Amino acid sequence: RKVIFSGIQPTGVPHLGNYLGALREWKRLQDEADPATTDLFFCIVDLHALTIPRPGKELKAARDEMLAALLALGIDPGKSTLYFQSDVKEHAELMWILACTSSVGYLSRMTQWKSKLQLADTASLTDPEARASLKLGLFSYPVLQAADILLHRATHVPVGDDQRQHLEFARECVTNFNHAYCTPADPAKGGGGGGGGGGGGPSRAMREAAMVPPEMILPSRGAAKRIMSLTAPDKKMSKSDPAPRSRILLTDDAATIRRKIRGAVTDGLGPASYDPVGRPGVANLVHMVAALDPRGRDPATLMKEEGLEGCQLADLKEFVSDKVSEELTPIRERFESYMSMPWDIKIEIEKSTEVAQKSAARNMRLYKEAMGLC
Ligand code: AQP
Repeated sequence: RKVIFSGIQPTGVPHLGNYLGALREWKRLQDEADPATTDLFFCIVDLHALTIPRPGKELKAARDEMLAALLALGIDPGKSTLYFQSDVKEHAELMWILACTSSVGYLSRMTQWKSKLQLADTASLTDPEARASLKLGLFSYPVLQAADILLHRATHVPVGDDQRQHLEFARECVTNFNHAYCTPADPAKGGGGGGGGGGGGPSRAMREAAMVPPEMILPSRGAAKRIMSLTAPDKKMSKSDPAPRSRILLTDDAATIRRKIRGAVTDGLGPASYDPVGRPGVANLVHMVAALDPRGRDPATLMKEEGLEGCQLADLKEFVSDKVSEELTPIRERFESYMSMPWDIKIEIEKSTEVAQKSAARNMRLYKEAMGLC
């Protein structure tokens, strides 16, 4: 079977980058999936959100907001298994198992925790004190992410381009796990093999537990792969950027969207042209409309055909504001109605959570059998 898994942190209302790079793809995959051959798991990864600690009340509100946003953009718990990570205890359990075969050297080369550390603390990474204060959770974040993916034996993971390194790491975890627990021991070397494989071929338990390396699914529209910050077009748009003007939220109204886009950093190089290297701020705006274009035109063609090539940057910004508002207005309206429901929004995913719990329990049993833990 095809198993699609992806997650998002409840660290704030999703922004246009999350939407174009990941969430819209989730919805597309859900709508195109044949239930006879495909399972979809979409997870609000609240354990990951603990890497940047904040008061419980705030996290609770952020979890509700994320759930409302996903429902509002059309993730349907009747079609996709939508749940909170902390409701399925096996995520943390599998993380420990994978951590035991993960190398610190590999994790040290991951770039995302380094940039997160710089956001949380401006101290230089070369400063030994700053390094010593690095939290284990942030450092080992990719191991939990690998556990999320491998817990449901995902074959495909739709994510933005920023997650490429983490997905490679998940594939590395598969190799390590299979080598340690699903490969029969070589009597000559005395290594490998759990679950009573002995000499000969792999045992039944080993064969059933063997993990399959997941494939990454990048957004179908190239322009959506990495939407950049409106205030610093060399950085990706991010929920945790301290500047609220740097991102467009799925819940921003038309006036807010226009204000943020009007204030977007571009350049003083004259009328609009598409040059991602020389004019990253302008290209970022063009990428947004190209990613939203119903005709799927590439950025350069879209600029020519819409008369944007050579127009004033102010006019380009008006055009982009209109297109972004058009897309986000219905999502914002549905989000508001979910947020004003008189009952706990979690009721919407009660059944879906049970499906995730059952899948996790079933797969953990396979892994544990191969490891000799049951
Ligand atoms: N700027 C982006 N452009 C395209 N895709 C993006 N994604 C994130 N930013 C962009 C994709 O969104 C999904 C969910 O991301 P996440 O919340 O789990 O973590 P993140 O990648 O760290 O996203 P943020 O917005 O930067 O959150 P914070 O600031 O809380 O860490 C992923 O598939 C990601 O590729």
